[in-house]
Amino acid sequence: MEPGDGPGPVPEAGPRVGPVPEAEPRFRPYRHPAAGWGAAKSVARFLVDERALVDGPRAIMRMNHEDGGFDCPGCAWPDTKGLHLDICENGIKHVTWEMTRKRVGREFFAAHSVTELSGWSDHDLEDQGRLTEPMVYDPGSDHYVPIGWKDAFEVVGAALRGLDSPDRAAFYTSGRLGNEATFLYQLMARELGTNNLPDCSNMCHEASGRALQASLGTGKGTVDLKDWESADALFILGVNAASNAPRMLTALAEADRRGAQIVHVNPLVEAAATRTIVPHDFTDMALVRSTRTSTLNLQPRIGGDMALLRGMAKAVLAWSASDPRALDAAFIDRHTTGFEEYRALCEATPWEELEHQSGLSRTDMLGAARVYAEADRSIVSWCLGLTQHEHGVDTVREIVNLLLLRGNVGREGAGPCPVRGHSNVQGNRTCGVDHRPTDAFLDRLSAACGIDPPRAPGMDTVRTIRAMREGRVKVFVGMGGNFALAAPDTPATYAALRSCDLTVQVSTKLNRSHVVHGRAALILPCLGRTEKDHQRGGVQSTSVEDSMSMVHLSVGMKRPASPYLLSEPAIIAGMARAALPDSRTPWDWYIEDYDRIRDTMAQALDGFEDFNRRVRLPLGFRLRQPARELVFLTPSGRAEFSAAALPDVVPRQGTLALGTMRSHDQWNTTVYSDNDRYRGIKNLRTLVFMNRADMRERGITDMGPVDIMSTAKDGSRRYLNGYTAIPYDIPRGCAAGYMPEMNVLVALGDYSTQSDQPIMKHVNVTIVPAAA
Ligand SMILES: Nc1nc2c(c(=O)[nH]1)N[C@H]1C(S)=C(S)[C@@H](COP(=O)(O)OP(=O)(O)OC[C@H]3O[C@@H](n4cnc5c(=O)[nH]c(N)nc54)[C@H](O)[C@@H]3O)O[C@H]1N2
Ligand SMILES: Nc1nc2c(c(=O)[nH]1)N[C@H]1C(S)=C(S)[C@@H](COP(=O)(O)OP(=O)(O)OC[C@H]3O[C@@H](n4cnc5c(=O)[nH]c(N)nc54)[C@H](O)[C@@H]3O)O[C@H]1N2
Ligand SMILES: [Mo]
Repeated sequence: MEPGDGPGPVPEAGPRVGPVPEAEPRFRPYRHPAAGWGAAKSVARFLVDERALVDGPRAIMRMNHEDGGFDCPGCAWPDTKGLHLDICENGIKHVTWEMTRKRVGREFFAAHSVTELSGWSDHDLEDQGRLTEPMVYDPGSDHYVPIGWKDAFEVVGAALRGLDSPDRAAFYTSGRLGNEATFLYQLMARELGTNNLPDCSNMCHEASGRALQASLGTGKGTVDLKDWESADALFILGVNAASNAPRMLTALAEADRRGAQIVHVNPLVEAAATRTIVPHDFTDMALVRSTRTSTLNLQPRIGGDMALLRGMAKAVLAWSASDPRALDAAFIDRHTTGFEEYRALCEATPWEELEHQSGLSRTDMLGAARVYAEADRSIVSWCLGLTQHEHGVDTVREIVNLLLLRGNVGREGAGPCPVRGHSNVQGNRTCGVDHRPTDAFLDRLSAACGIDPPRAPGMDTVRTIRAMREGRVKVFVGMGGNFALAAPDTPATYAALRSCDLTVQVSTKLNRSHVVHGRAALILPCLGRTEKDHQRGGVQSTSVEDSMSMVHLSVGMKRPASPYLLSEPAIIAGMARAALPDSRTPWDWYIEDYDRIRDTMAQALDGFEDFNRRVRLPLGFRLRQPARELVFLTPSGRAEFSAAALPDVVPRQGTLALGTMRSHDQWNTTVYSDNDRYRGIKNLRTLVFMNRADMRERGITDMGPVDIMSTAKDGSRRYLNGYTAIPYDIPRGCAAGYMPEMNVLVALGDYSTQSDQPIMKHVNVTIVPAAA
């Protein structure tokens, strides 16, 4: 596309995602510390807007407590022991969003047809408030109309019973489902006869799981918060912590105070890579005293992390020739395999190539390597900036390679630490949401539950979308989340959902996945995590697992948003009973008292022995982490170095690598406002951050309008027109903008061949001044 070529064909004209801004767009670089009073002010404004002034603070005081309270649904960062105010701006926004007093009931659906609602912004859909009763789509009137729970379950049951194969159904989960509901959900799918359990992890940390499994024989990180407190060096790669894991700021500030080194690796210098005012430190708040949260910032090109990591390893290996302490030879010898091959590969990779691929100078790489080599204990932490790439698995394995060189696995203050997304996404996997279950898992499930689970792998997110489009999946059940908007290639995903015979969405709020639906469609409203879950056996609690493998109970305390809501476990049991009339699983009995589900989980799941007792310990319990004990469940029984070739990540002449990411004021597909405070943006989401030199070269003015075209692996093109270019401190050849809007640019076929994750952080784009 050249300037003047004119805009490309616009796909289905998408309504806006965010609210209509109150004023003109503005960009003014942010120069204050993260969190602190800016966050406090934003929270106060948000509570007022949501009219939750009375309930909000009270709920927040109950959040993340060791003695009861509910788990913050905001993110998966663990709770600090005994700290009763370890809360953050975004967690508060997230909880308040669920606790809103607004309701969307039958009158609302009677007043607005689905066609009309399709034209509303995503913000406006969610902003109607909490769903209150089950609704079914009526094609005659194009409205959702009320339906009783029993009839709703029968609609699902009849559709599932009528399929010629259980593999014609897919069961999606978004990572906030509690462990007990997760267990029942996968049990239902497997008793039905399918492993089609796509989940948000397929778009998120699939690469981390596969890499850690291959290298260390575990799908999870090995460190906990205590390790964060004793590390000498912290490496933070590809995460926007101040917005997406704000409680990490506390750990970073504390690390700086004790003199630890903190290295941030990100094409953008995010707010967490500067200073913070620790949110719950009242003295700091009062004195506006900020703490440093970074000692070194490196800005690689998008996708350049693997080259940087290899450069660091190369330096450490070179230093070891004169200083044997640079390596932990005893550890390498006793616990690893593949070292010699890896060493040879590092030595054979020239610095020029590492510089070219990382976009960093040799001096920068040596600087980071020096920090690493001088630290006794190092933690490397990462999020989507590393995983949503073609070579995400190789990159995460390269992290492990680097850690292994100095024995930074299996001891205090050291190890790999993926920062998970949804608050219980890790627990979902642990409890069986996995389209590729192991035989060992299925054997135990079969013994504990008396079912004969299918052995063939099921479909992940991308494959499910394809199968729906091709008519191979006809029933789609979404347990939470917003599949329509979160998945790649928006028009393709819409077409997929629309070609289903039935779509079922279990949700708390109205969203795009309700208005983009199958021929038949149900909205099943459920309790949120903040709400009391009354069953026959009394008030129930559910368990969740955080990013660092701690499993603990979460108890809702609010009156449910409507008397007609059911809990997620109850909804699953209702669907299962209807779909499996001959089931011997005691679905209703389970729902009366979730302790019974936990007793079965204790038999079926590795590490859950004595579940009911241990989960009631004040902080819950930590799942066994073999790699932490230097037990590596890999084929060799050792930690395995990998020796993958460096990928070529340098954009071709004229093209840019575009990363799609979240703003500060959004939670995945839930967009609270059009502001992105830490990046200095107000009233604008349809933007693209660019290097000024790249803009000049293309004749793009500051804040000028641009058209964006992506080119997929198969050569197909996708377009977003009329975006605003923001001159930003980002390496040349790189660009960034917001999800979910930019999912229009991510081709369904462009997923990683290593992880099957859609490539959401490295979209190949051309950007030109907008056609007049
Ligand atoms: N408030 C809030 N909290 C959240 C969420 C939310 O939407 N809102 N979402 C939750 C979920 S599900 C998840 S998975 C996590 C997501 O947490 P993040 O991973 O922080 O999410 P993104 O906004 O996608 O940000 C990706 C970061 O990676 C950087 N990046 C992009 N490409 C590269 C690269 O090639 N290399 C490196 N080193 N960095 C790169 C971007 O500049 C950005 O800082 O947060 C969770 N927490
Ligand atoms: N381009 C691009 N796309 C991305 C990403 C990216 O970085 N770039 N990130 C990907 C990632 S990491 C993820 S995790 C996915 C997120 O994908 P999803 O998890 O599918 O999406 P969410 O926006 O988190 O889902 C929000 C909806 O969840 C429902 N909900 C909220 N609370 C509850 C609850 O307690 N129970 C139930 N049943 N429903 C509830 C509400 O109805 C709300 O509308 O998006 C992915 N998509
Ligand atoms: Mo995620």
